[in-house]
Amino acid sequence: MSQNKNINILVLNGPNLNLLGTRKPEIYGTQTLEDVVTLLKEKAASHGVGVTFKQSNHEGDLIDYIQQAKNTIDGIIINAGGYSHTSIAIRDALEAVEIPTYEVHVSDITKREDFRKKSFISDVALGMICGKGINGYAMAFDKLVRYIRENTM
Ligand code: DHK
Repeated sequence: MSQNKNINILVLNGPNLNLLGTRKPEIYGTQTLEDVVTLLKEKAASHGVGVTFKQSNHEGDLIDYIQQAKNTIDGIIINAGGYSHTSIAIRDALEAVEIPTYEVHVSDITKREDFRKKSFISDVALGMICGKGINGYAMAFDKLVRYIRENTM
């Protein structure tokens, strides 16, 4: 198995994740989205893969980014924020592009309000990591790159 094919990962963050670090730090912690970018750039360099970051507060933008990923992106890490619990359209976009996807939530959505316990993303994702703070993105990155190397190369 070659380690040399260029792998490109898209890290997609949805609404209000631009406020990480200042928004309810008792739930989401004090680390920022810029810290996520720094962490995952280091992670990407250690794996020898490429990484691209997008954040939007708008559902349609997120769907556009997912559709545009077809044929250029090998894996997606998505934290769709509140849209995780409402958006069949984002779920359908992920299903349509058939790109291996990991779902991340900074907080532990299994231990919060009932409306956060259901995620429409989960059934089209390889797995979900929640409640690990921003380190959850790094954990998902490792799992996703390993999956891509073992299954698609
Ligand atoms: C982020 C949000 O914005 C919430 O709407 C989700 C998720 C949880 C997170 O924990 O990262 O319910």
